[in-house]
Amino acid sequence: MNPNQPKPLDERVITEAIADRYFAKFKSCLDLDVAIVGGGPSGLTAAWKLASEGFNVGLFERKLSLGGGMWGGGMTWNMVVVQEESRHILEEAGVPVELYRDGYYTADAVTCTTTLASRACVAGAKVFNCTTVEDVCIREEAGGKRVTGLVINSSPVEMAGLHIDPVVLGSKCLIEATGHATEVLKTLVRKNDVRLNTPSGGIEGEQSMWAERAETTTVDNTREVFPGMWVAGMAANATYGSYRMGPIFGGMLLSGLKVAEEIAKQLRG
Ligand code: 48F
Repeated sequence: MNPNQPKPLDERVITEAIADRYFAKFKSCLDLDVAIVGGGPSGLTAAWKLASEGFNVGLFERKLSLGGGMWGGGMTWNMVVVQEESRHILEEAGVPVELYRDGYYTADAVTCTTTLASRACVAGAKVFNCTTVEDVCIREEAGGKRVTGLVINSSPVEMAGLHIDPVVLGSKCLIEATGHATEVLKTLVRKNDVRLNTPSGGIEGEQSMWAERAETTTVDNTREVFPGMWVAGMAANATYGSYRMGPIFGGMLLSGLKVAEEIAKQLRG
């Protein structure tokens, strides 16, 4: 018998391969360096950069597809705008960027989304799509409470409203990158008697459109908002009470870069 002859396909082996490989990936995330909630532009940039530095990174996205609000540009016109300060991130990722005029650059939204997603995956971030983060894990430490992990469930379980318990993964750092909704941080605040690193100690809430201000503050507001938990992207502005910016994405990319750099510094001690 020719050993190179392909064997007949056995569906059970296909099933076994998927289960073995999936759970090997899952178990390698029991103790993450960094858990990222949300696969929009800020989360993807952070995942790409942190995984490239060799950290054990898990990215959790509720939807089947990564990309968040980047696919559709503005109002489904699938082009995005970035500024001079951030275009190097797209260029480094391999996205063609075109000068429009005076410091305004454009890029194809689908190319941006697919390229950033690919960068994150190929760099080694372990992506769990169709997975909803419904809570965090919290512990008392000498200096007070700290977020030590995340509580996840299958998105179809959430969508069907099934009463099925979630499971838990540990993380040294958790990045809240869920965009305008700031979902995970809201849960932390609602369930626990905690004070955030914000002026009021709570979530300040997002303000209306002011692109110039919002683009700068998104990056300034990218910080550790609670021990073990960071905010990035639009969630950073919603947390610290700044403005929205619409379909200009430079701030999202720079925020992802900043959170990655600051977490890398903290983890390296
Ligand atoms: O909203 P999103 O793209 O976040 P971002 O990185 O970028 C914001 C921009 O797209 C745009 C903007 C820029 O001008 O204002 O809105 O801040 O992506 C957030 C992702 O998080 C997922 C959600 O499906 C989306 O893909 N997400 C939200 N809540 C959860 C979640 C959750 N609880 N668990 C898992 N994923």
